[in-house]
Amino acid sequence: MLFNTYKPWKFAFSQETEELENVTEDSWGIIGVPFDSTSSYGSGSRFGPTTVREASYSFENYNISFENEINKNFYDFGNINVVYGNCKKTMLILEETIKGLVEANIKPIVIGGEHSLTSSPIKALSTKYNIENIVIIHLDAHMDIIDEYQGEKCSHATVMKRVHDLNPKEIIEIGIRSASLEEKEFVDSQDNITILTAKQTNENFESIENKINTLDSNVPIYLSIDIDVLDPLYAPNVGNPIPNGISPATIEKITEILANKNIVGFDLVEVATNKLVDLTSVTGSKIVYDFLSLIK
Ligand SMILES: [Mn+2]
Repeated sequence: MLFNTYKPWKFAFSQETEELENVTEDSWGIIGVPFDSTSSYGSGSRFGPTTVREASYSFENYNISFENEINKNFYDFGNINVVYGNCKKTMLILEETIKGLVEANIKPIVIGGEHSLTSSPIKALSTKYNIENIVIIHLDAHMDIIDEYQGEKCSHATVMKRVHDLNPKEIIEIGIRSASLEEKEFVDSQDNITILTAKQTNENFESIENKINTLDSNVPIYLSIDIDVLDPLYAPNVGNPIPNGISPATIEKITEILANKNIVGFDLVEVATNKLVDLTSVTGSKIVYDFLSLIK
């Protein structure tokens, strides 16, 4: 069992073990982060790990879209013990927990929770992969790359700045349709950040596909999906909904392209509902389910 976790519910189709020494090498491990203490508008993403897992039981083990069965080689290690109100402490606990996975050759799938968590799995993965080689693909309505938000460095609104501070090879943001001038100027001043807007994603998907395909197949990629990248029509219960987003079909296409790449970690964040049978959690859960159906 991993230090500092507990198990409220397991993702459907996950393997039945809690002991790290029993898991198969090169498998995937789910960790939930029920934390939403810096949310600035819609709160409730602390319930995301529970509702996303609940929704997973509505899917079947054969994925007809991709004509294959879900990859059974994954485990659900439960949620970390978060420190409510303390972003930094919570993110340190997450980083230490994921280091345990990485040492056991298990790739992390983190279910949020607010977006602040993304820098922790990337830090943990940088103990195995050189951070200067890691590419981050970030699907979001927001750039999340401001240095401080309300005077805080650890926040859902600053997470990609914290990731950029680690000096990764490249950050590719897809589906963007909201930013501050400070963020826009920062991004323009850097040569390792690419912004692909929602408009561009919807009107010229080929340019997105081409950009992803410039990445060599062995480059380690970390994928972070904020569910608010979707149009609020598909995912209404999020922390900061922004109209004119992308569709689940577009995420499906991006996941298919990425499945041929070297994904070393993945997170799905900002599902903010405490209801069962909820559209946002079903849509979020389907993204994880499709990922697990396609990934090796
Ligand atoms: Mn967002």
